Amino acid sequence: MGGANKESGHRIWRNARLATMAEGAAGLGIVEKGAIAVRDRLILYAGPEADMPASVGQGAETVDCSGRWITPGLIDCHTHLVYAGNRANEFEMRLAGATYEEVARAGGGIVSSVKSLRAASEDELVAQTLPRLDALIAEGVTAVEVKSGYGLDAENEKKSLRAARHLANERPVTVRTTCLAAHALPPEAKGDKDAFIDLVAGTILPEVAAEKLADAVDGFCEGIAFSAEQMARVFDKAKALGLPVKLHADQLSNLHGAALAARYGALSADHLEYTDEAGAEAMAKAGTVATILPGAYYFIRETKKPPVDLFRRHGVKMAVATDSNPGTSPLTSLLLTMNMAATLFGMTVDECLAGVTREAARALGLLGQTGTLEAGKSADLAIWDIERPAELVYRMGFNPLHARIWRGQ
Ligand code: DI6
Ligand code: FE
Repeated sequence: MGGANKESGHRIWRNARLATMAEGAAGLGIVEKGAIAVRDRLILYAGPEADMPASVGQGAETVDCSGRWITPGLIDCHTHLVYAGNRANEFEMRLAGATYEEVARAGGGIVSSVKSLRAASEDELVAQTLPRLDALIAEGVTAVEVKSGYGLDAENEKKSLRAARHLANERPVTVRTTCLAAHALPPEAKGDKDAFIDLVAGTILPEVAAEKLADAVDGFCEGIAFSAEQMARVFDKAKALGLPVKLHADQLSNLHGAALAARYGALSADHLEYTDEAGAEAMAKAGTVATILPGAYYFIRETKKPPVDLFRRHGVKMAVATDSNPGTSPLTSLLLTMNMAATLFGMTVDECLAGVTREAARALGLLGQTGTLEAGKSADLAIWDIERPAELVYRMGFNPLHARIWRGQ
């Protein structure tokens, strides 16, 4: 590798089959006999090898892909990756018959993760999170969103977000952080949801914004969490602070969270099992991405499926993500997540692959930088030992990743 006359960071991956996922291309944007040229961390060219201008290849190091497939690096656009301990005990309670809501009302659930997180230092959080991040990376993930939401006070929300930012210093991966302070009511709030929302909007969000710890603001709009009206107060503050919003919406019931998210021009509304047609329409109009989270649906044995057909009919873009969290989706495989989205919800192979690349990038506001194989984007690639893209969705518990490239390296 890298002869003396080769410019560093200037490479061509040739003899490859590409799924460019480019917007507007048919299906996966497939290019047989494709090549990708990269310089200075950016894609210079992605397309048919025969059409590559000679100028982009001059002096580049060449890698022969032997006909392997290249997709954009995968993007997990919804995770709660930073947490301490786990909730295997609650899993056992649920196996014995308790529901997620019953476990939550009995003082378990999110609040038990809050106790564990508050007791952990930032370094301990990073150390406990890295194995989960490594599992994602091992399957070709090049960008991941990480939410707070187990701190639930200014100090611990900021600690979580710092730990999340810190992950990017430890591993070659893009990290986007989201402040999910409006996730649950902490014990010290003594049941006063409105007062806690005042704390989120009046103190936590301004402090998080002042330290630039979050790229977006999220909330949990649900009977066991916060009402649409309470979430609106959080979103008003987020807007005032210049932060984009997203929402855990309509997961366990229809509080019209999807419509609320759309009203605030949210990047995404996530879960959406109980979303109705008006919600889907509003999302389509606002360009709000529907983030489909089959891991949580599977793990809590939900029976109401997200209305994928409605989203298709109204042209709502769909992302697919792990929702990796200790309570409802202890899942750290985007490949398995795609299989679940296809098997449980009837999403097509093309929809699943777009969901973990282009649409996931859109859900993070990163589509200008990554998520497709196109000139000018970050050289974030996954190279696979497969014969056809459907294998990435079809297999369960098998990882055909050959190589992962993040920003050209
Ligand atoms: N919905 C979920 O599925 C997770 N958070 C949320 O708002 C659950 C998080 C947890 O139980 O720890
Ligand atoms: Fe979530």
